Amino acid sequence: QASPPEEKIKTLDKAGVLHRTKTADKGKRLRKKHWSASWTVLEGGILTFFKDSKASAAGGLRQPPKLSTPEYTVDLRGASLSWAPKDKSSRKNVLELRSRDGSEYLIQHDSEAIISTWHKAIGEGIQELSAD
Ligand code: I3P
Repeated sequence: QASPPEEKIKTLDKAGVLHRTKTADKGKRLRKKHWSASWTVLEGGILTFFKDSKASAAGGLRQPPKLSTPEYTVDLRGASLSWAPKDKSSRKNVLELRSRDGSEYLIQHDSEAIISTWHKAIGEGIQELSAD
């Protein structure tokens, strides 16, 4: 039995650790890139980058994981996603995400397989929202 679309869109699409950096803030290009590895969640048409995962990893197994706070949340409605041109980064497998409000993010993973699943999932998230 198929679930109604409003329920479907609320399901967790994807989560994992990615390298990311913000390159523009509401149309204003940022001068420096600060790559960090962070827990990233795609859910309900929103992509959330949490704070650097090194902080939570430092606690080790004897400490319960700290509840990390979101650092950036990107509304995928009206956003666009593409492979970043070579001049944007020396890294491999880099995606560029532009939000409707003119913010830009680079998203990267050394594994082509992993970045491809994110490419697909974020792309589908954008598609789903443009259908409404
Ligand atoms: C930057 C840093 C970034 C790099 C950027 C450098 O130097 O090495 O990782 O981006 O290249 O400027 P710094 O640490 O001194 O800020 P990539 O890893 O994406 O290539 P860029 O100047 O070509 O943007």
